[in-house]
Amino acid sequence: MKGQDEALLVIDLQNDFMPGGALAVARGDEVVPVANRLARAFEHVIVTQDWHPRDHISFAASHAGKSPFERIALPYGEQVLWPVHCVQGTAGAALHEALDIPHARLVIRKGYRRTIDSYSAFVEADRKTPTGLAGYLRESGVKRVWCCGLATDYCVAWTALDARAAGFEAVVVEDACRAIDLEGSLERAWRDMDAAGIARARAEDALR
Ligand code: VGL
Ligand code: ZN
Repeated sequence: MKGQDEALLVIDLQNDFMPGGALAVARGDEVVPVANRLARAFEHVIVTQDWHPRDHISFAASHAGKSPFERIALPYGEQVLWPVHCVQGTAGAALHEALDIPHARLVIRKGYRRTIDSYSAFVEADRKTPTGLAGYLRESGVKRVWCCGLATDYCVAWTALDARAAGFEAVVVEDACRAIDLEGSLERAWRDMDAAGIARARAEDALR
């Protein structure tokens, strides 16, 4: 069992990221049982949900003439445009029904401001608006965060990178993640995570 100074972040295991969902991640559903197993080894588990208003700026549908997976320039930088996904309160935004982590302490929602996306569970896409997670973890005495979920190259990577930037040790549980992999994004994400000193583990490493 992991102690008080370790927390598991279970990232965006929501219906819209599952096969058949609005922004499906290939084999994303395979992560759910692994996350359930991992979570049993942690006293401290935090779950995240991507949680957008219906007219969110990251949706292609919010920009006339734009299609999903195009990129646009926003005041805070480049934004990939996504299909409408994880709209607040919808079935697509709900956690996968097989996710079984009754002892999760905190559910942190992100991307709820219309004009700012947030892949990271720590800092929004403007790179300055904090979600409050770093303060929560610090006050809880957490030193190391283990990350799993969807998608490796977006929300998992940005969360792990921001965890490091906030001074936490970070580990990504590779076999408890799946990627979107848009135009080399997965390779880039691993390169950035390696450079930032983020460790990679397998679920079995966390469980022993
Ligand atoms: C995500 C794209 C858009 C993710 C969320 O959870 O990785 N990706 N919104
Ligand atoms: Zn999103």
